Amino acid sequence: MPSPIEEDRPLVMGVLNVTPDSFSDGGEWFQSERAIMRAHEMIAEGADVVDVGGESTRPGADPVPADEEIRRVIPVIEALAGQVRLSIDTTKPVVAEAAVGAGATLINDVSAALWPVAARCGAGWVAMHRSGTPKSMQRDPHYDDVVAEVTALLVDRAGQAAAAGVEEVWIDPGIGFGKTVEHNLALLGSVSDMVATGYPVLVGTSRKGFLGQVARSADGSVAPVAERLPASLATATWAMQEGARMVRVHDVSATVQAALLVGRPGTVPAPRSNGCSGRPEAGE
Ligand code: HH2
Repeated sequence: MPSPIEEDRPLVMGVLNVTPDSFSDGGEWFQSERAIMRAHEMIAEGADVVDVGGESTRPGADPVPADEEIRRVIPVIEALAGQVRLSIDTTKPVVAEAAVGAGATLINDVSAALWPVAARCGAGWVAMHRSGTPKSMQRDPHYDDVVAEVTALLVDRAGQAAAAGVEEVWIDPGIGFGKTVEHNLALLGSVSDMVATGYPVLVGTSRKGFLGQVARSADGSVAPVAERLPASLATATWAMQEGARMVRVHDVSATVQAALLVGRPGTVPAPRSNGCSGRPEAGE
């Protein structure tokens, strides 16, 4: 059980990429046993949610067929169910349903389109903004007003989800998804505007490319992934200070320390029973 102090802080979602090709940790946790071990480490470090993903969303990533994504994530979710709150990072309805059936209680949806699944299964839902697909999203992204456009889309989708009966709806600006460095910085600078919408806000900056471009290595070159912890922590702390209720990170222990210092009240949503009791029929 978390201590009273830990309950009184923003939440930390630990990233668990069961993939061979994720941008920062591809292949590290691809075997189920290694993924489960990593999840246990994150739980010990204080993760409130473990976000299990079987398909990389990095720019240029190849899509993964649903049956392969299910093969990657379901054994991990089944092994961890009941030990920590689990989210499924997917854009496929069939994968989301299978994951909820296996024990996930939150659907982390970078396409902001799966609210009907969340409604049907009684799961929480994260609506993340992205422009384009992983293959195309970094090809000259353009917005007239990135903050206004991202916020409007998220509020629209969140409203549709709430109207469909989803009780727990999060919004996420989708840092790095079809955005330039300037777009990402503008969105980070406007976290408090998103918080003002009334929906709980999730922010994921961890190890992302724009951090390497802004926070350079000592020799002035773009900081490689392995050198992005300070910038990841700085931006997560900023987001929490601005009112984000949850941050999505690879480095759980360091971020939990930051969250304890920020200390803004956040409630740990109780895992709920789900209405998806098993794997869906093929083709659904
Ligand atoms: N970022 C990534 C994946 N899922 N979900 C939400 N809600 N917010 C994010 O910012 C977000 C996300 C990308 O990071 P990662 O999972 O580490 O990489 P990859 O997509 O290459 O597996």
